[in-house]
Amino acid sequence: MRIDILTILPQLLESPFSDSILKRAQTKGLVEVHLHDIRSYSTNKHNKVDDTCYGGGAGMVMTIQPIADCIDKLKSEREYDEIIFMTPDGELLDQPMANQLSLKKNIMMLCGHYKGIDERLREKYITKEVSIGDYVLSGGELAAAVLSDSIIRLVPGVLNDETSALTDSFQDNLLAPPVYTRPSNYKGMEVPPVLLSGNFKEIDKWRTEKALERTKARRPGLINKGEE
Ligand code: 6GU
Repeated sequence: MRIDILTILPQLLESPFSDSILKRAQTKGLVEVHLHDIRSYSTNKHNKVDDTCYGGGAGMVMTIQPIADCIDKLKSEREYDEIIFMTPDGELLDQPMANQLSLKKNIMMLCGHYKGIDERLREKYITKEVSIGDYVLSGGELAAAVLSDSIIRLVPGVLNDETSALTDSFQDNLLAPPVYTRPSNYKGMEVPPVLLSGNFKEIDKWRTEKALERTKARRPGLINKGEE
């Protein structure tokens, strides 16, 4: 899989991709992440990437030229399965969306800033718009990092057995059950005995019960989601 991220703040995205699982995915050759500085595509003598809004109003709008030139160049090099615009008015990211995107080969993500991008960019290039939640971030960069992480960890070979995605919260529309590790008694706080029993049938049953209990208490809307 290859992910190309278009941003005016490439430095902001460097560290999330330089550590842990996202780094390992790249060193293993399973995923390539390329950051593109939109500003470097500007033909304006001051490398401007934004301008005032037609019709008036506060806030700047990202101009067509640098973004269009960057996208055109990338599209001339390979076919993209999705060109995603990161925006708070996009479709809400959830696990099924991450699952679907993890099957793609080439994904482009465009990070918005200011009041947004010229609408004609959306019409001409964007195939999908994604939001990571109902709150406003200063730019799409952190959202692109979140979306990338959710996708990359699902690419076969990225996770080992210990971190397997199959037992994640949400993969079965349930939150994860509580987990414990040594010591079995911490200042009088005991680990549930069933987990120490060695009876894996009972342990599985306990985990399912706890997962259901927790989901009902915290996220009742998740239960039966997808069957609606
Ligand atoms: Cl994708 N971008 C911005 N700027 N804010 C957001 C978001 C995206 N998702 C939630 N809030």
